[in-house]
Amino acid sequence: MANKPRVMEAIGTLVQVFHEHASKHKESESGGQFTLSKAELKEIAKEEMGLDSVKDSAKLDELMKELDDDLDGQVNFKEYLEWVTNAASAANNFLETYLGGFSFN
Ligand SMILES: [Ca+2]
Repeated sequence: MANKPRVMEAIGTLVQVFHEHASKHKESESGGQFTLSKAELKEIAKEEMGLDSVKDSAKLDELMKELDDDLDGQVNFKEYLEWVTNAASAANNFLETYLGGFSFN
C-alpha cells in the first residue's frame, strides 16, 4: 500500500480533531457542533495540544480571549487554524534557532 501524502494526512488529522471536539458536548453547552465552547477548548488544548496549563481557569480564559477573534465566545475552525498555525510557526522558529545544523534526513 502506498503511503498517504504526509501533509494531506496532517490536514485530515487537524480537521478531524477539530470536529471530534466541536461536536462532543450538547448543543446547549457548546453553542454549536461546528465551534469549540470553552469546555471543548479546554479538552482540545489538554488532549491534543498538550497544554496542561488550561486546568487553571484563568489560563483557559486567557486562551479563549486570545483565540476568539470575532468575540462570539466560541472558537470556530478559522480561529483554531490560526492557533495551530502559530504553534507550527513556533516549532519552526525553535528548529531554526536552536537546531541550525539539524537535518531530518
Ligand atoms: Ca469566535
